[in-house]
Amino acid sequence: MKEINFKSVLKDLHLEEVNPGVCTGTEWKKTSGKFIESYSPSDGKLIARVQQCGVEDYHAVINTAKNAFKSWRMVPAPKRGEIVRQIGLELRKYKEPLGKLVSYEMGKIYQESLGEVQEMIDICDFAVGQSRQLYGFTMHSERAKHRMYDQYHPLGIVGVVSAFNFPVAVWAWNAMIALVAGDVVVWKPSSKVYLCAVAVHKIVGKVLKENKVPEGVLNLVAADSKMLGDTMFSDKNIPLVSFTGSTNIGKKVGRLVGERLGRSILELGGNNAIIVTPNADMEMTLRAAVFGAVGTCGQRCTSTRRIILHESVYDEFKQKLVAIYRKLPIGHALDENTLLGPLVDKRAVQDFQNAIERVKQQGGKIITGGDVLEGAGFEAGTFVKPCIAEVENNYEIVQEETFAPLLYLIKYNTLEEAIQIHNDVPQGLSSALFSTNMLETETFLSHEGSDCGIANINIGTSGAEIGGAFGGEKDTGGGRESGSDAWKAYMRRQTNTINFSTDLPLAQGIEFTL
Ligand code: UN1
Repeated sequence: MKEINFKSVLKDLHLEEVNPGVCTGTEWKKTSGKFIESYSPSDGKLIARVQQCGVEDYHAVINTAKNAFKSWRMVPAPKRGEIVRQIGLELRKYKEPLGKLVSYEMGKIYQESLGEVQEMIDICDFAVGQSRQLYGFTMHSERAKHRMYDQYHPLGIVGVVSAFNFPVAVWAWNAMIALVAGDVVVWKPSSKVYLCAVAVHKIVGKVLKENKVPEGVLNLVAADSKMLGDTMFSDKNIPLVSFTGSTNIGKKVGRLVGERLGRSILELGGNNAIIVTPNADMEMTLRAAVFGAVGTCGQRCTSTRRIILHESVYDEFKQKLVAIYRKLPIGHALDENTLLGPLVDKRAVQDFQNAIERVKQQGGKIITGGDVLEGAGFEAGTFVKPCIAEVENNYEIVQEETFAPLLYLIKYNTLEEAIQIHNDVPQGLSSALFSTNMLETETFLSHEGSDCGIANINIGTSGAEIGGAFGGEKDTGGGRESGSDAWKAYMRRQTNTINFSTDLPLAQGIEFTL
């Protein structure tokens, strides 16, 4: 790989060696928090520093955001959409440098990073259209000369807490919808990828300034959850918290937000599976399985964790899959030949190894991979050989989400059994079945089929388009964000009844004569 000059990428993104981690959209704030260094998981080099947000800084941002909401909510929605349209144009200009930063700071390969920035652009386009469609229903009243309808009003401050694995897109598909809904946003990004968040705010800040959008509409508070998490989740100033992260932390978020009767959108862990029937196209299924399992080094919440194979195709699939795994090019995320980049940090490597140990202890058989790579090109200590293991679905470790390229193979006999195995995990995010037989595919999508928020036919578990509502059931948390009518969660609904008669009839026919 030719040496990359990352200084020029930082310059293109207007990043400095030391960057403030607090922004109110149009202004960067001096902060009181600790300095955090960001290292690339690909080569272990220091990229730049960010000064974190302190608790006082946070409260100041919330005050600014509260004020901004008062005027932002009065801007007509299509005019708010116009700002989002310009943000989409600006993101198009920065797709390459921002993609490079996502890749270098987080570790996903460049192609996937470009895809992530594309998701931001796509959600901008979606939100622009949505800004003219914040519609409610009208209902017929039971009373003469009365009219009833639903309308949606802006909600207030939306707190977006995002995970390291999608350092820019998750914010975008919350923030762009929130923006057209008339809300203001306070973003707390993962402390592993602060620079991406700073870069995004530099890009959008220009648009906000040019359009004289008030200070406090899009805010950044770079602070780690230990420091700011509880304060933010318990903060009554934030009517909606959209949280992406682990089920464990998500339960705490749900509890803290719920205690104050706030709302939350929770996007938590997945344990996504592909069912491969005897009627599957083998080559297509293999490609989907590999992308699903090793894409983003197994660190998507939609990553494929389990392949449930019919016994008649099990051996052939296993052999072909292992052959592909052994040849996968592993390396620096920005090297265009790489298909498998590093894990995000050494702790993730440790978690991967611990999980493999537990697979073995619980009776599983490792059939390839699992080693940590050393030597030239792998000095950062974050590169692993992707692992495939043969297991039973009921092993404790298989029931958990391991955020790494660890793929389980499980055998089935009847479709009923496959679906039963498929659903028999605590999580319910994404799922897929590969088959050209309509009886199988429709059964999988029926009420007795997949219990996940996303169910695909002949498409892998990861890589959902932004046009659909994204999220899952059970331990995945039940939230929905991004497309379809997910925008409704970002607004408050009001039912209006208008009497245009000269009488005052009561509902339910109640007589009440004075
Ligand atoms: C996540 O991993 O948190 O469907 C989100 C996908 C992406 C989003 C993943 N569009 O894989």
